[in-house]
Amino acid sequence: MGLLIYFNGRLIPEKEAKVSVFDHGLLYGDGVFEGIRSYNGRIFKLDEHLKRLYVSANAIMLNIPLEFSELKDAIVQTVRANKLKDSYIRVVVTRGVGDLGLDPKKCKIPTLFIIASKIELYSADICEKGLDVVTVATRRNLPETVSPSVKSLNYLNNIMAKIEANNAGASEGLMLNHEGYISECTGENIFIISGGCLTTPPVSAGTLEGVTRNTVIDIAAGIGMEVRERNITRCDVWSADECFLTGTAAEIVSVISLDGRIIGTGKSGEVTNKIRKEYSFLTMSEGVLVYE
Ligand code: PXG
Repeated sequence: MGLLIYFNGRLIPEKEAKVSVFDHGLLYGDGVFEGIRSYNGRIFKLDEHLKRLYVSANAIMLNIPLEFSELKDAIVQTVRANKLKDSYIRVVVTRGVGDLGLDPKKCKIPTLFIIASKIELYSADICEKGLDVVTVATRRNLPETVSPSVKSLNYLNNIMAKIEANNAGASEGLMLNHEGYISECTGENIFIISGGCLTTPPVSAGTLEGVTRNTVIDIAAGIGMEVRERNITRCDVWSADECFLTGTAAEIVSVISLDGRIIGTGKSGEVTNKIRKEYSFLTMSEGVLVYE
C-alpha cells in the first residue's frame, strides 16, 4: 500500500498526489520546504522547523495558506494517517500554479503538500565508519542573492556541490563561502572539536541555522563544553581532533578525512560519540506526540 499525502488540505493516495506542470515550484524552484523527523511516535523539534519555514516563506513573500497551529496539526495528521513511528517528513510550499513567466503575481493559490516517509542519506556502513569529505569549488550562495538562510526549493547550488563530491568519490562536499571560509556541507552543518572546544561556523558565514546544529550547541553547553561560533578554515579542520556533520536527515555523523587529510584518529571521536548519545536520548524522549 502506498503512502497518504497531505495535498492542499486533503489526505490523498500518493498515486493521486501530483503537482501541475504549471506549478512555479517546478518551473522556477519558487517555494520553500522543511525536512523534519519523528522518532518513536514523536515529532522532534517541530516548532523550530516550522518557525524556519515561515521565516523562509516570509523572505520570499510567499504566504503559507495555513496558520502555524493548523500546519502543525496537518503534519501530525499526516504522520498518524501513515501509521509511522519513525519517519522523515517533507513539508513543501510552492508559489502555486500560474502561467508561464516567472512573475509570482501569476500564481493565486500556493501549493502545500506534506510527505511522511523515510530517508537514508548515507549507508549504515558509511555512518559507522565516518565520512570522507572533499572541499568543492561551488561556493555557498552569496548573502546578497537569495539568502543562504532561506530553505528554498532551488537547491541547485548544493546539488552542483554534491555532484563534485560524487565525482571525487567522496561521501560529502564541503562548501566555502565567498570569502573562502567554511560554510557547511551540501545539506549538513559542520562542527570541529579542538582541545575540548566545540567550534562551528557562524550563520554569517552563509550557514543555514540548522535545527540539529542548535540542538548540538545546547547539548555541548549542557555537558560543560566550551562552544564557539567563529569563522573556520580548511586548515582548522585538517588539524582538528574530531569533526562531524549535523542535519535532521544525517543526524550526527563523523568526518574522518577532509581533502585526503585524516582528521584525529581517523575514527569517530570520543566527544562526537558522547554528543551523539545525548542527541539520540533527546530524539527518543522529546517532541510532539503523534499518538495519544
Ligand atoms: N544546511 C543545509 C543547506 C540544509 O539544507 C542543513 C544544513 C541541516 O539543517 P537541519 O535543520 O536539518 O539540522 C540543511 C538541511 C537531503 C536534505 O535530502 C538535507 C537537508 C534538507 C533537506 C534535504 O539531503 N538538510
